[in-house]
Amino acid sequence: FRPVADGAATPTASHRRRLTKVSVIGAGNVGMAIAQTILTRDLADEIALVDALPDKLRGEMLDLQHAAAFLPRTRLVSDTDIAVTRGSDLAIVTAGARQIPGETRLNLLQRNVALFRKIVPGLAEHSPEALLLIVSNPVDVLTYVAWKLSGFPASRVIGSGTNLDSSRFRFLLAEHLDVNAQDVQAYMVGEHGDSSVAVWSSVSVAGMPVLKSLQESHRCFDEEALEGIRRAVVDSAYEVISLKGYTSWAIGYSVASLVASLLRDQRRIHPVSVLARGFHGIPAENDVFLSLPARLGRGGVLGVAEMELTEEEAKRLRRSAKTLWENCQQLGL
Ligand code: 6V0
Repeated sequence: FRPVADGAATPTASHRRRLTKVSVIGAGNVGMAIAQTILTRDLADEIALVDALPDKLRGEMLDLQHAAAFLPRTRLVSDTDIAVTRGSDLAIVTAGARQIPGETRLNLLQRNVALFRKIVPGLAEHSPEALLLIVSNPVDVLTYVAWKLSGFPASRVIGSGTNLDSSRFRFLLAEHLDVNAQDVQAYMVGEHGDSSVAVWSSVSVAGMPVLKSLQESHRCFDEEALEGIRRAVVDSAYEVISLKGYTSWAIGYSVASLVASLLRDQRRIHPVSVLARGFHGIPAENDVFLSLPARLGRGGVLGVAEMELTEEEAKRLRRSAKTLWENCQQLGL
């Protein structure tokens, strides 16, 4: 190319747009599903990938770079050194040790805490203004760990939490009601996984509460049936893992939806893991992270919705909080 007759275009400061950088730590199944969804949704100008395995990391980066002709222009960089994340607006942590057969959850947690000690301080040092989004499991406890190790305010440390569980819940309800999952408003809160709480009292379709009419029209919608659906949501993750070995696509879309709300300042409400002390009777001295519907924007967690829970739902949430807090305390951070 040759410059036009009166000289080359040199962008002035006002022409220059601030570029958005997202880092993904852990280029495994989940990290790469997230990276590719961010790419296709055009949510970042630069994506930095970090993994401990240099060949796999370079292979993943090249494979994505080779799709450049079909995608919005995005700079892709990768390195085993966390310094490649410098200047990130958002850092997503998916690195995690896998459970060894027979290993206790607590032992796995200790190994992941050791891994976070290697990752999080470096992330915080290179991107002191970034938002941190934790995906590695157990996500609620590791979000607490990331908060402690980063020294960031809690508003900038978020766990992907039950955003995925809620999407599975909406899918199952939508199938049952024969409607579009996007029209189903339904939240799962609390712990991501086994003790998650389905907030039946607030389930609605197109703004209309559905639980009462379901219970009136189908006598089978008793407590047991509702618990069966909640259990099906929890078990659906295990089913995918037992069938294909890991989960990736749904978590990829789920995290990309969080990235869009955060970086594009959408102020959408997502059930994500946040510092929950003082909500729904959780003791003010328990620095526990668990999922509650939170309003997300460029500053991170802009607020937490004070949703109405039945006494039973609140009790389950507090039980979840107690178990999670006991786990956090054992870490001695
Ligand atoms: P994976 O495919 O084993 O990927 C993990 C990656 O982390 C591997 O590529 C490792 O090489 C890498 N890694 C290990 N140590 C380091 C390190 N020190 N620095 C950088 N990278 C490192 O696992 P997968 O991608 O399937 O899962 C990743 C994590 O996400 C696990 O903890 C899952 O349990 C968790 N998930 C969380 C979900 C959620 O809803 N929060 C959903 C799905 C999976």
